[in-house]
Amino acid sequence: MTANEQTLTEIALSFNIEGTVCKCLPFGKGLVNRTYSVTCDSGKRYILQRISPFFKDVPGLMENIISVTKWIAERAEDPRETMAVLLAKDGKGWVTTKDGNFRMYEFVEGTLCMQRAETADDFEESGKGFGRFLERLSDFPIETLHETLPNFHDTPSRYRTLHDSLENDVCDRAKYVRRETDFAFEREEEAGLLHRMRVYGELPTRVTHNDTKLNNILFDKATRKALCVIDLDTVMPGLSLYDFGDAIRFGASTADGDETDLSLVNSDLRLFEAFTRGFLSACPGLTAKEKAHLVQGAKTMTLECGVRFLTDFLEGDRYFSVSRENHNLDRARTQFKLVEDMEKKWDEMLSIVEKYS
Ligand code: GN1
Ligand code: MG
Repeated sequence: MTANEQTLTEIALSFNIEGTVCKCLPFGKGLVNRTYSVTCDSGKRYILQRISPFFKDVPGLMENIISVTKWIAERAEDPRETMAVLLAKDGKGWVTTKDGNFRMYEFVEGTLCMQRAETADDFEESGKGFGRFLERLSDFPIETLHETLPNFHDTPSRYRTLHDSLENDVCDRAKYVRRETDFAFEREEEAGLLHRMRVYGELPTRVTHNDTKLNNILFDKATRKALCVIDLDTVMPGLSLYDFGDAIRFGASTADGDETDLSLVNSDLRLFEAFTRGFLSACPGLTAKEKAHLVQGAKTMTLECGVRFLTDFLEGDRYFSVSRENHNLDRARTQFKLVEDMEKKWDEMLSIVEKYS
């Protein structure tokens, strides 16, 4: 067992696990929290996660997750339809160590996690899964939720941060990003549209997931049906369009989010259609205005994510983990390429939404 594994094992032992730990290994592809799988001699498996220090209110964060997962569990047909928090021996939802704050979940057995949809049916299923999540939480007491990352999808505020980072240019990288910043700023006014509509009450604030990448849903291995929505740190009041949009941003792309050959990066209309069909079938209660802005949601979330990657590049890669030079810049470029492609396919995307509305 390595030193790190030893430490993680000790941390795991401060939770109510069954048995003793025999294995603890890095798990998943998240860019913000650090995730491990823990296997015990009892045969039970768990997920251990170091909560990113960017989450300042850990008690509030865990309270959100515990209440949302309980809410879903009470309405689920299969207990695997939600993650379940394992409490620490002191009864809290997390433990604080010199290496940061950690939490544990039961491992959801018999599932698949995809980085890319293998078929359009898989992506349609993910649309149903995220749509169902939104629908199930439609009467959750929204006022009890803590804002875990303030202004998370406040696109104008993300732009203001980009302007500041560009001006401060602490890493002397502004000279590399002229094309990208021009691209983003040309679209700044439009990028703020949904936020303004939310502020003016033209779009309803709902309990949303806010990080609906395909790899944040688990599929039942046996049936390939969407089973469980994971990564609940960002469950907060938001717009349905954030969830629709972020899912399209990530899952309808024909390439990885850090692909350097931009000719390979496009938004696939067949996948867009599949997701739209699944999503709208699972949450039929969206208002006409929400439906009319789904395509705008996809573009806005993609632009915003590009702006966030670009900002992090300028600030020296402090938020998103990187594993090579210019990694965040490459990521920003893929997002902007997707935006460009969506602009070309705009009318077709609108007709697809209309077809399923
Ligand atoms: C982060 O860690 P991960 O990959 O689940 C980020 C998302 C971004 C995504 C981009 C809390 O999610 O908002 O869209 O990276 N999550 C947070 O890959 O900032
Ligand atoms: Mg994740």
